Amino acid sequence: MKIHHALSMLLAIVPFSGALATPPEEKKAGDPVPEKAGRCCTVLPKGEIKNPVFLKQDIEKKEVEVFIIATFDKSNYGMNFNGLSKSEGGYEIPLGWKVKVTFCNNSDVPHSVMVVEADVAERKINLGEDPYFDGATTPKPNTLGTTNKIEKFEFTPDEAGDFSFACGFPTHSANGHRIFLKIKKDLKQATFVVPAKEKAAGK
Ligand SMILES: [Cu+2]
Repeated sequence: MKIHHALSMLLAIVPFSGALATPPEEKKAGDPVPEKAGRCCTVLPKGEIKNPVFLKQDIEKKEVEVFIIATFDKSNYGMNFNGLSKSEGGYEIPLGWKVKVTFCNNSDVPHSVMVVEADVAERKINLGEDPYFDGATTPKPNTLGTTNKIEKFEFTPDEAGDFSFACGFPTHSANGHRIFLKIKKDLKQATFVVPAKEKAAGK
């Protein structure tokens, strides 16, 4: 009895499998557009493409790995890191921790990332070549924005305060291509801070 049932199920499936061989339907306007991590998705911790993880940490070693993707989505004309711009979100990291950055530019437009003071990131048109902390930048951030390329660097902030991960390509940071980097004395662990309301609204 069970075998017969399985057989009839199989026969029922056959006509449909034929349909699978025909070309896929044309995309209609209004079809959902897949959430984009795009070409840079390989730099994110595996298996987290739909719900990306932008931070990994080792509390005992006092180390944090941050994953910063330029043009993660289309917000702010692509001038965003991990979908955030204008310092509406960013990282909070305990003072004295080592910060390991993996940067990837998902766009054909040149972008870079460097650490500068928050008010400099907001106002200055050209951030220059020198980051606030030694080593805290992609190579030649103001002239050689990278395209579709992975860059890694690390630094250890020796000062608490309000800083930014800012795009060093001229005009970008002042136009919002920056997220905050708060180095805090009494913090127990690092966090990636996303503005809760806007994300919940499906911004
Ligand atoms: Cu940029």
